[in-house]
Amino acid sequence: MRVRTWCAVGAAALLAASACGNSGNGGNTGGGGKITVTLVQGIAGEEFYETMACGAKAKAKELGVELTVQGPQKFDPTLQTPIVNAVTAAKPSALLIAPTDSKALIAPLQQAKARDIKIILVDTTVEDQSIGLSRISTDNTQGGVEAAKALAQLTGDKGKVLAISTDPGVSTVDQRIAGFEKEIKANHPGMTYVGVQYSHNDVGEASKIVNAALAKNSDLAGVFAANLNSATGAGSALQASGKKGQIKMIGFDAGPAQVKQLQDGVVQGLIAQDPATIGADGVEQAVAAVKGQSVQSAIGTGSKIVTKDNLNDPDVQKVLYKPNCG
Ligand code: T6T
Repeated sequence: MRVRTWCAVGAAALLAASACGNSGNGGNTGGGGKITVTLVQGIAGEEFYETMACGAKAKAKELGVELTVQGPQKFDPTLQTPIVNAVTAAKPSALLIAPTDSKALIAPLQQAKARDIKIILVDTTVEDQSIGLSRISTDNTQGGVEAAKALAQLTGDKGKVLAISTDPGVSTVDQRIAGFEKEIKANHPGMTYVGVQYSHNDVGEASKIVNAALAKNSDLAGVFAANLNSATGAGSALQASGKKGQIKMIGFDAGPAQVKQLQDGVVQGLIAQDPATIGADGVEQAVAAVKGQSVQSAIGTGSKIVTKDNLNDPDVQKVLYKPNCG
């Protein structure tokens, strides 16, 4: 059994795909041949998706599956689409993918489906419900609700709160913001929601958003950052502003930078997902689909609120994100 990990991504990938990593075997081997699975991440090298790949690799090893992992250099459908097209050309038995846009990836995935490649959606989804034999992710809406409740508690249920997301059209963060807004508006009349702003998954942009909000709202009480890069940027702006701990923050995700910000008191709570389980369940469902066995159409993998107090708990430590599988 061999695990192939990284391929040069972008234009080169189209050329290199068949040579390098996209070991399509002409697909499907429900007939007992070597099952090949390709995982296309939302972005290459980011701790959430690297941890997902580690879970997928471990499950692939256990099930004797040949796994290839690829990802775009940015969380961007224009970079992810050529990768999907190369995978479709290589025709693995199954494709695990975190679509970077809920509309833009429909057509490329329809083409993969038409080539009888079994598709499993991990983390994010697309609007076309006919795509994805299984959809495996955190309950992101509930994660947003939990973030709002935690921020309300931290701010004494009053004051202005800001939300930062990546881009509209990314199913996960859209759901987190929707859950956050619903909870604030329904159950926290003392809080003033100043709206959501978009970081385009860029750390620097997230910092700029917080700096501008601080300049405009000297009475800002709290920030909700809906994913890893948004949180990293928002946190470093709060730290630089000298208002860390005074302005409360809840961030989604639990990469090394988020854990450091928690330990430094910049952020008071993290919503940790379980990306390794998303990856492992993805491979498991892909193999079941290829073998014609029953497949679970939806799997929720849960999340945890991580604070300074429970950071060292073993069940928290095991879901913290890692940059590699070492
Ligand atoms: O929050 C995760 C993931 O769930 C989301 O879909 C995109 O952003 C992350 O990868 C973190 O950067």
